[in-house]
Amino acid sequence: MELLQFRHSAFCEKVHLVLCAKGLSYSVRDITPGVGQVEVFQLSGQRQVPVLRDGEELIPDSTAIALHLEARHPEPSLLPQDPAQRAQVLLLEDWADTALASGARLALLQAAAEDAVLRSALLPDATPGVLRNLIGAVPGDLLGGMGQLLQNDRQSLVMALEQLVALLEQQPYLVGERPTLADLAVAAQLYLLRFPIVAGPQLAARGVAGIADQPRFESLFEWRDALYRTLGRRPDASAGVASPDAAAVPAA
Ligand SMILES: N[C@@H](CCC(=O)N[C@@H](CS)C(=O)NCC(=O)O)C(=O)O
Repeated sequence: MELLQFRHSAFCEKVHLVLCAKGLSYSVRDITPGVGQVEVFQLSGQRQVPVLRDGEELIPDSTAIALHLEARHPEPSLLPQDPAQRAQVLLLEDWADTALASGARLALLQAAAEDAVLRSALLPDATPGVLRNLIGAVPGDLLGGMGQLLQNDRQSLVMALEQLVALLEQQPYLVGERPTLADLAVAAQLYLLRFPIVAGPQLAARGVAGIADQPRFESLFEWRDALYRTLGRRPDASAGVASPDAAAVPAA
């Protein structure tokens, strides 16, 4: 299998987590935003990533990919058998992919507008150093200018993160006693708020000021990092096999 992805995309990260949870080996191809999407369109009939190539099949969309992998590789299952729990998982996954995704993306954009290092580190690895430095040096208010406009979104995001903290204080996973697609979808969006180790040394542990460094969210990011260790999500994307020594990986 091959995963066509953007580096630092939460939806692509979700697919990495599903592949890791299922212990599947795969390779990764980084697509350059813009120019690289022409090929994505030619291959899959739409321009977005992630796209998974599984043999002859090309599957776009992180949810479609997760359901495809669940059907092809049922164990370990990421969808509970119990119909009520299954419904909860799918509702939470949809919430993570929509409201949480939009809140996290906006918060990161705002943070990047104010943080030159973050801005330049988020550019595709292929971006030449000169351009990377140039973009890093552009004043944040020229890129952003969003300030007050984003206050409501930011407040909704913070409230949602508080609910996640409250929920995960009571139980190990969002639904039931084992990781499900809901946990993976939420963890994937948290990528944008505080980067995990797999984001690389420039970004790891950085993120959205006021969230990534906010003590009341620490337990949420610790939960996310523990989930990564449980799933065996490593910087080497092809090593998607959970191992018993996973706990030795240092936390972000
Ligand atoms: N619903 C899709 C969303 C995928 C998505 O938003 N992909 C973004 C990258 S994170 C993308 O390809 N953006 C480029 C574009 O829309 O042209 C999924 O779950 O995979």
